[in-house]
Amino acid sequence: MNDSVNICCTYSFLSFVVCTNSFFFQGSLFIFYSTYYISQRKPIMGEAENRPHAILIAYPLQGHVIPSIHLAMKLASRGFVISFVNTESIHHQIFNAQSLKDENIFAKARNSNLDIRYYTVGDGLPRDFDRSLNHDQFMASLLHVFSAHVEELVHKIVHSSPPANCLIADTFFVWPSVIAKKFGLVNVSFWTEPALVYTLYYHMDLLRMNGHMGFNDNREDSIDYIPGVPSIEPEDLMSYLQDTDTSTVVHQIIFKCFQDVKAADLVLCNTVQELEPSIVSALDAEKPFYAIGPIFTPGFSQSSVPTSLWAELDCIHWLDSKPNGSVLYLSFGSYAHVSKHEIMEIASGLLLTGVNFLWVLRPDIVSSDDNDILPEGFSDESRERGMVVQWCNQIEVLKHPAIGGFFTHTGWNSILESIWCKIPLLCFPLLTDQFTNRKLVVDDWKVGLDINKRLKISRKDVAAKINELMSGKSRNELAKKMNRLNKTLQNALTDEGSSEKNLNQFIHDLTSLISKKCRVD
Ligand SMILES: *[C@@H]1O[C@H](CO)[C@@H](O)[C@H](O)[C@H]1NC(C)=O
Ligand SMILES: *[C@@H]1O[C@H](CO)[C@@H](O)[C@H](O)[C@H]1NC(C)=O
Ligand SMILES: CC(=O)N[C@H]1CO[C@H](CO)[C@@H](O)[C@@H]1O
Repeated sequence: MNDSVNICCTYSFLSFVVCTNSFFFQGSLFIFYSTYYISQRKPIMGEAENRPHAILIAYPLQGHVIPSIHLAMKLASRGFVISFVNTESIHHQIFNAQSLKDENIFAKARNSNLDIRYYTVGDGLPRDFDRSLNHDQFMASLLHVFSAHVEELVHKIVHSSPPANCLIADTFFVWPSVIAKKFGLVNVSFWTEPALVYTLYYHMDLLRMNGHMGFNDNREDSIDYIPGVPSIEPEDLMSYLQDTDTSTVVHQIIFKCFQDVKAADLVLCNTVQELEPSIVSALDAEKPFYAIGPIFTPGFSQSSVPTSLWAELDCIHWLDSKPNGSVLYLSFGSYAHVSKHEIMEIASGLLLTGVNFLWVLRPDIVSSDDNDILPEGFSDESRERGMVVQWCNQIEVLKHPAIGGFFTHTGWNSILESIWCKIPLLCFPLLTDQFTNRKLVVDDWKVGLDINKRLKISRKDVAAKINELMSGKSRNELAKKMNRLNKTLQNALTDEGSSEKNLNQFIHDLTSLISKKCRVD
């Protein structure tokens, strides 16, 4: 077996670490002390030799980086040593966006005695390559090239002190089982989306077998044979499962990574058990599946670790000038593109309403080579009541009492954050899991409305839905349901709550897998 495995039981708690990471200080030694960690809240793991040291590798997209960073903090505060890995590209985006002084984004966390070490790794493409504009090449690089870079880095980290004994990789990576096996690491998969989305991907073979996927004339009736899912319509499947051409690079990634995850030991999921009870238990029956969400900073406070890939503009002063609950917040997330026509209809719809709004429009929202997208005269006509920014701190915005609704692409992080702040949603799903998330928000939990995606988007429909969300009859009903959901999330994170218990169980199970591995080696 690999020699790195043999030392996995032989380290002491107090250790001196010398780490040569040329990304930080161009060849100079980066030296730090690994602090003896004293838990502030929870009893720490049993024997020292079972203390987990996890290599945590974030998928290089904003929506994945955020929960991965928060997961790192959560596990470190429970006594884990974490070696956190970002791609160089993500690192430089965060670094430049926030004008950081310290190359280690976890510098502040380390000051509060969390043992989080930070590494960067190449994704196979040059630093300045426009990954958003050349999405397929970016994905192809992650599919074919990235694992070689990861392997080299993991080889370095497993030999650090204490030696790494666990790999936590985003489920969308295609290589974790190979790397975990090679270095004798317990393999943990981290799923950043709802359990419903996971289980639909996980059971693609059933969808195919039943004719709901992969054909030119897919069946259009309800899908009622996925374990734990009473029923779902084909139009609520993730966009990649609805595509008739399933030969793209993203499809290859999805097919491969859901093959790979079958070899994982444990799966962590950023959902709440009470939100998706039957799905979580069906998945858990097959392989340990831990719902530990929502994975936020404690108390939903400002993160001490920078997570944003874009510079955040200050919108808070402007929000301060607006009455409580009067502002519609619009954001389409960090990843999806919107057509110019759709932007036009949304902008015109906004003008038809009298509603105050804060609109986040990324410079690359249509395409990174087309930045002039708003209709002529838009900013003049909405000067009194609207603000358009390139990016903002979404958590600060959603927490602000002036916000009364969220027009969203229906990304999972945005949904969890909005529920936490009790902001009703107007769902405008664009791709991937967002269609499936819409079903949860609108049909199952009834905490939001939607813009009908199947009909062509029209300014009239946009205006009607915005008015309904902000001041219509449904508002009370939505608020009632939102209160209940907020309680569910809240309760999950208390000491007796499901997410806290599941996290304890995960730590217990992981620790015993690690010690079993040590004994075998
Ligand atoms: C994942 O880890 C477990 C235990 O550490 C091991 O038994 C299993 O073979 C690993 N799976 C793969 C595919 O490496
Ligand atoms: C607006 O909301 C804040 C926070 O909930 C509250 O303190 C304040 O009194 C409210 N203002 C009005 C005018 O209701
Ligand atoms: C808006 C609101 O009341 N949200 C609450 C949801 O639950 C969290 C957890 O306790 C509270 O902190 C929020 O205030």
